[in-house]
Amino acid sequence: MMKEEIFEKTIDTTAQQILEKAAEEHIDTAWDRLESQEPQCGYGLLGICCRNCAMGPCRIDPFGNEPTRGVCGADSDIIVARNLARMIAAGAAAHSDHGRDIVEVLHLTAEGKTLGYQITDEEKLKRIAQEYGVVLDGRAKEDIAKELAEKAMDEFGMMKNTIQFAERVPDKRKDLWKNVGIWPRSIDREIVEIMHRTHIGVGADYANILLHGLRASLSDGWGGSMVATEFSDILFGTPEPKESLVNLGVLKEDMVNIIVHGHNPVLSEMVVDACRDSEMIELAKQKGANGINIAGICCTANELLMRKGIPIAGNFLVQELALITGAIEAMVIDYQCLMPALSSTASCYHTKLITTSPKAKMQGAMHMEFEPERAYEIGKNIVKEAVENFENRNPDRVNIPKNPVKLMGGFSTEAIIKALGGTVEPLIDAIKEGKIRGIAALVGCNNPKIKHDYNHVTLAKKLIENDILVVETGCSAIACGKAGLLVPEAADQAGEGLKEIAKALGIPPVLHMGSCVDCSRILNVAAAIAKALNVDISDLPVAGAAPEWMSEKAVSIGSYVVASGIYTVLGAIPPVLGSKNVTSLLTQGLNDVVGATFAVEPDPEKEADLIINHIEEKRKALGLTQPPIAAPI
Ligand code: BF8
Repeated sequence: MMKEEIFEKTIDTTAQQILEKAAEEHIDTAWDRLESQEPQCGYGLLGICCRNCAMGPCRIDPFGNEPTRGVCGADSDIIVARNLARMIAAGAAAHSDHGRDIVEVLHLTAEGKTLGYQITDEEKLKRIAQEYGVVLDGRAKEDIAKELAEKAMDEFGMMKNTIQFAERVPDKRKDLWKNVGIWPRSIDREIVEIMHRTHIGVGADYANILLHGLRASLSDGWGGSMVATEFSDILFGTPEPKESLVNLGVLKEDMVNIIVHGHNPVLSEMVVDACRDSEMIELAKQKGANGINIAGICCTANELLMRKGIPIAGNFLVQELALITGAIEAMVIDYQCLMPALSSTASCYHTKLITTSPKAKMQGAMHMEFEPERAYEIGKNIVKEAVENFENRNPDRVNIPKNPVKLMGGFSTEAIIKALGGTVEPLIDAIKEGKIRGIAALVGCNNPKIKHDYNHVTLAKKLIENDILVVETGCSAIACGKAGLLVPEAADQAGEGLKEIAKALGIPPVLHMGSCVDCSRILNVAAAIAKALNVDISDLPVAGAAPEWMSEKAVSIGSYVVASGIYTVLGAIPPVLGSKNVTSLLTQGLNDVVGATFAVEPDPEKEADLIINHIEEKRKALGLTQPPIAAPI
């Protein structure tokens, strides 16, 4: 592969270096496999193929010729809506099942049945317990945690038919959701109902199908994801700002390198603890290493950065490249965003690929099943496998990029409010004065169809230049971390107003708020600002963006962000263009329903313009007429 071709694939220089190695060693990556898929199926791209029953598969002619209907009579509107709703269901299920796993571990911990876990944030436990109506007086924290976990478990089924955290939204939004019929009743119920409604012969009204899709997404954002975030904070601690390093340069030539990859912190927290075990460090030295180096990929990385300051090797498209460095003794994976290709790539090196979840086994990988009851012991066994593998590393095949980049993570809602002096008021004042024009949430994945990290970074840079505070989660945060935007010094790249505020607070102009389930933290900030201003979330000068999205989880996130009243721009085109009606509902009609819409814009410069214009319009509607702070001449 020519160097120029590699530069076209990614702006991450450490990824470029390893892509060159991959080409030399004839190891394929997601970019090569995308090429071998091209041209991709036009029906699939437009969302107009259906295989929901065995009368099909059916597809609709995109040019209005026959066939205009599937065998059952479903037209392009119904097929596109059903397919999109099923994407939401899968995404909401992934986030929410992760949330359920956290609740289960909290419950077991409260019962004294786990080894290695504890209730770390007692203050938060009590705050959330009060929200759920748990009586605190004179009770042990374990007792409170047990009852709280049980109440949260009820929200997955239909015991309550309401979700506690949905109460956090302003009253206007609550009324809207109830009036429109999308108040989330339970986490699992809404997901199951999508599968029911999209079965052959059930929902045949595209708008009705999509409205329920929004409802299910709300059960993710204000339900499963928010539970995952808040209950993880109770177990592992609420994040506070921390410095660390990012990109493939965090790997160490003289140490055992362990990568933790996936999403759920219950396993990776134990692996981190086990890496610090003196017995394991001693073993590493016996094997000729100078110690054990642990780094993360994807949202596991974000979870560990937020709470423990663990360095990050990369985001979604870096997972294969990390293996190709030849320097990884073990890659330990839990679930979500794990490319099945990891197995064959790991087999080209000495790397042990270790699966830990019964939900995400992989052919060719070693399986060491994670059990909360023996969590620390299993964490240690995993680390031992890695350490003992160090002597199998072939130094001739190792290529570790240099110069990891500094970043700062840990901006939980609580940490942001603390940085502001205890209330959101200073942030609101800065918005009113026009120093901060508004807030944009950049979230979501990488997608090899888009130059890796380019859209995230280009968009974030233009937004901060225009005094828009950027908050981020997921692979977007990692992309901007690699580009040096997550440090306080990056305030120099911001407009005058944002620069002044960020410097005064000593914070970066782009705030890392965590993993993808932590998009719920962004919802909480938006709700808090709207309540303080006594307006709906849809009135705020805020916007969302998923510049390089690819996963069904991102579809669910985009949907709950829009359903919460926040305009959201997508950088990759979703498979909906096969239906003019669905496209127009998503990009225009939803404004009349939930006060926000989606937009699609693959060019990040234009994406920034859409967001800037939207924020300025919202400011005007709120009567915030102050112009931006001019740069000194
Ligand atoms: O949940 S941003 S590629 S890692 S789906 Fe996956 Fe997308 Fe990355 Fe985290 Ni989120």
